[in-house]
Amino acid sequence: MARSTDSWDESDVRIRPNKKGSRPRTKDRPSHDDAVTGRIITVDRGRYTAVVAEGTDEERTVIAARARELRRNPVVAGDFVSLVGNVSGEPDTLARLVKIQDRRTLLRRSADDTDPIERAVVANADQLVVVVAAANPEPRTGFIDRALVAAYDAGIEPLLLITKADIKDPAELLANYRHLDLPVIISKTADASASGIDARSDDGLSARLDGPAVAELHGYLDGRVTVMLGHSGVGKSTMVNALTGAERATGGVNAVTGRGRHTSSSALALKVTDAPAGSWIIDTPGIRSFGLAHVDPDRILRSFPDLAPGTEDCERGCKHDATAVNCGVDAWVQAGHAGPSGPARLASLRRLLGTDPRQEAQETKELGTVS
Ligand SMILES: Nc1nc2c(ncn2[C@@H]2O[C@H](COP(=O)(O)OP(=O)(O)O)[C@@H](O)[C@H]2O)c(=O)[nH]1
Ligand SMILES: [Mg+2]
Ligand SMILES: [Zn+2]
Repeated sequence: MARSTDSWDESDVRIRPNKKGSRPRTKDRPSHDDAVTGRIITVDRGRYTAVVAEGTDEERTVIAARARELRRNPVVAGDFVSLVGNVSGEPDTLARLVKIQDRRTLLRRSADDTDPIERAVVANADQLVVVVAAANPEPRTGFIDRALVAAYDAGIEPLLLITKADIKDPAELLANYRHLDLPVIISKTADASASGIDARSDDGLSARLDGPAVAELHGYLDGRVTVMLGHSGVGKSTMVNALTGAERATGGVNAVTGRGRHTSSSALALKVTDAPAGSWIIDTPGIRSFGLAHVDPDRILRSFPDLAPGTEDCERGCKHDATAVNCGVDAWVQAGHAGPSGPARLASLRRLLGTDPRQEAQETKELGTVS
């Protein structure tokens, strides 16, 4: 490595205005007209890795720094950007990222429900795979519900992936989602005897996943950009490795805290193996919380299609929250229209509509306390 990344600073990437008519000939005078498009696959400490000329003989990986003008604009995995300067992708070269192209979708979150600052998670995803483990770490319906709201809000199709079914039967968890039009894939290790049936001892195990589940998920990925989202330790990277042939670090769950170690620190987009061009999967680091401060209550309600029809009988101005009187959704659920999981779903909706930040902790109460 000729130059440490720290030796670059923002002033290195300032864009000089292009004098009209004088096409820049040297690398010192880049012009936006010369820009090439790249797909951001990862972001690490101010360095943006982009794939340029995807699918052609010239396909290459280019490292770029963000132009000063963009320093307040987050660039995330999945973004399409315009690059100028040295876009050769040769070792030790650095291009300039001068534009974030229009986003088809943007998955966002806030740190918690009171934090007004939106954080971009990934751009241009078509699908969101919400990943939870049947156990170790314990699944949390609050997390699933939040991720579903964020997906619906962003216009991204959700899918539920339940891992570690070799450790625990996920039937109880699944009962909550049976009334949704939500594809569910259940995954486990190929060899139960090697999977750490002792749910506390899979630390360090590199799970070999069951073929049919991997194939089933693979079937959803053709030509699309899919993002994997879930707490640390649920098996995201293990699945991504199985789908891409990559060797993303995977890690165990701490037997004492039940939490995963943060084994992957930034989002990374990878090409899906044996899939048409444009099939990408984005592995993300485990996230602890998924605030929805940026989603308005109406949209939260629409993210519960099993409950939303109940609002037709509400009085005008009904907020459908825990303080609402004669809310039609109560009657809808009592009449059984939302199935046996209706009451639990309504409770989940009301927690999301509430604004008490303490509720997030409460709603992540572990499932399975009855078993
Ligand atoms: N028993 C079992 N362990 C799994 C399964 N999938 C992943 N693991 C293990 O769970 C741990 C965490 O996996 P990892 O992919 O790093 O999770 P991530 O943090 O979500 O990326 C690793 O030790 C994996 O080998 C599974 O289906 N069953
Ligand atoms: Mg990981
Ligand atoms: Zn109502």
